[in-house]
Amino acid sequence: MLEPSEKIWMDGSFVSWEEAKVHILTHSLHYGLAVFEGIRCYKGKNGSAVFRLQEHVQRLFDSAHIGMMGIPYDRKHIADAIVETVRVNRLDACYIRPLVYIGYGAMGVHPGNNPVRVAIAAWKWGTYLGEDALTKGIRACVSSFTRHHVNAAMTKGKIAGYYVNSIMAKQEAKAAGYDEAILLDAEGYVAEGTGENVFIVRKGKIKTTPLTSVLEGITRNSVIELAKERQLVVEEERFTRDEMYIADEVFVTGTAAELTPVCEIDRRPIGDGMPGPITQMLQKAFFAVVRGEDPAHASWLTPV
Ligand code: PPE
Repeated sequence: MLEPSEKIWMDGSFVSWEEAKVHILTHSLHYGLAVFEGIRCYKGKNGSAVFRLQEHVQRLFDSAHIGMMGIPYDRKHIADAIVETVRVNRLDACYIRPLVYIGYGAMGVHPGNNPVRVAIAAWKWGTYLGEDALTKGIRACVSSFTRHHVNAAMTKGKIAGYYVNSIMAKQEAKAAGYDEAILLDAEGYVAEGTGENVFIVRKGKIKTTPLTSVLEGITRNSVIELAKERQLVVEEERFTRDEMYIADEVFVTGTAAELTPVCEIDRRPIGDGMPGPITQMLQKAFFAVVRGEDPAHASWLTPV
């Protein structure tokens, strides 16, 4: 259950958590065209800071551009509002959810001149994939649902309606006793988790899926950089489900999931069934960055 904070930014001003409401005929609620971000703010060595704020704001605007939604604020205004939302709620570590949606006006698929509305909420959000997920790893299955075909959904956009596919896969996985689902693309290659990008490690080499039919993850990008700085080879190349089975290590990345080891896929242990050394090293490096303990990546943090 979500832990309420105090205030939510809606269309330029703060309203109380309880008053942050919309009309039931809000266009996005019916047809699914809304775009959003998931951002984390971490408490670190030098106080609280938002991780890769500019990149998240840019992706929000890119998503809106793909969805042909004109955000009635500029990037700086939204970035400032995000930081202000953390500040007014007096949260030292939290998850931040900006949402751009089509408001009340005409009904019918065509959004016409309905207003484009913006909200920013922040709340405390702990480990995404279960209590021990970060230390012990998770159990995943390959989903019976296929990830979006590139001309049915444009996954460079973080678009609300696309998440129906994730919800289906997640429900199926949870009902079968798994922590997460990994979806294959329309050609049968590994695409992504319901809310994460996927990495495999084999014989010391790292592979992650190319960006064709997956979200361009900001955590994915951060982890690739951290790996390359450590002289690890990272290839953005398609791979199959059996390549995951025989990998030495598998992990997933995402703002909510952070860097989570995957220890079992479709009842096959990955490696020795424990988080592997490269996974652990990258996870450590990632948390050092977000907590402000790695001066080389201070520019990825925006102080609150
Ligand atoms: N793929 C998908 C489909 C996805 O939703 C996310 C983020 C990622 C990859 C990783 O992207 P990034 O956060 O930039 O590293 N998923 C968000 C929503 C999770 C949710 O349940 O809500 C997130 O992690 O914030």
